[in-house]
Amino acid sequence: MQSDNRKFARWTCLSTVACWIALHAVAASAAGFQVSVVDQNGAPLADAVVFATPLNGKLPPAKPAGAIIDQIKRQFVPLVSVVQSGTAITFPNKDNFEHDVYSFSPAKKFELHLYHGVPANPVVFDKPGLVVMGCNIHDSMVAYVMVVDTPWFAKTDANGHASIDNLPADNYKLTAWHYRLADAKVLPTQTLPAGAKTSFTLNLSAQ
Ligand SMILES: [Cu+2]
Repeated sequence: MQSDNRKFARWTCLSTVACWIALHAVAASAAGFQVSVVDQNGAPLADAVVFATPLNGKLPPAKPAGAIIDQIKRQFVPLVSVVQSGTAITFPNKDNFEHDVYSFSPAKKFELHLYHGVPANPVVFDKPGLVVMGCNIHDSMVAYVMVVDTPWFAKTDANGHASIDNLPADNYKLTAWHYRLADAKVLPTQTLPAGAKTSFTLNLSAQ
């Protein structure tokens, strides 16, 4: 579809933007990671996704909560979401005209044909990976859902801050992603013993 090709072209363009992220993480006594993400100028970077995966692969049973992505004034709200595999996302249309939400991303191909209000069924995001969504009517609409195989994830707020709380003491791989970066970036392994503090800086540049 033409609209999707355009969206892909834009994605490629954005991914070439030189983007320099410094990421500082501290393992606090509350057994969690506190993360600050800034851009190449040191300005806080909102909507960055960070998630922690234990190196031994031990995860608690998945109990993903549902999520909502609204359509308001021809925009998806929120622009960026991070959810655990198996999460059911509802797409309420709060405009007084129809939208047609779709994705061709390998992690979740779907289409919600022209509709008002709340679709009868949510969409279950059952595979990890990035899902980019658009609307077949309004080409400017775009949303990103990062689906992860861990319950320990967060998204930075307007101040560039994110907290991943209540993790068991363990060794973790931390991964960071921002929609202006082509690829997710894996940080060096972090050990998270109770009460210990670890800090590090990682510079990321787009491909
Ligand atoms: Cu639309």
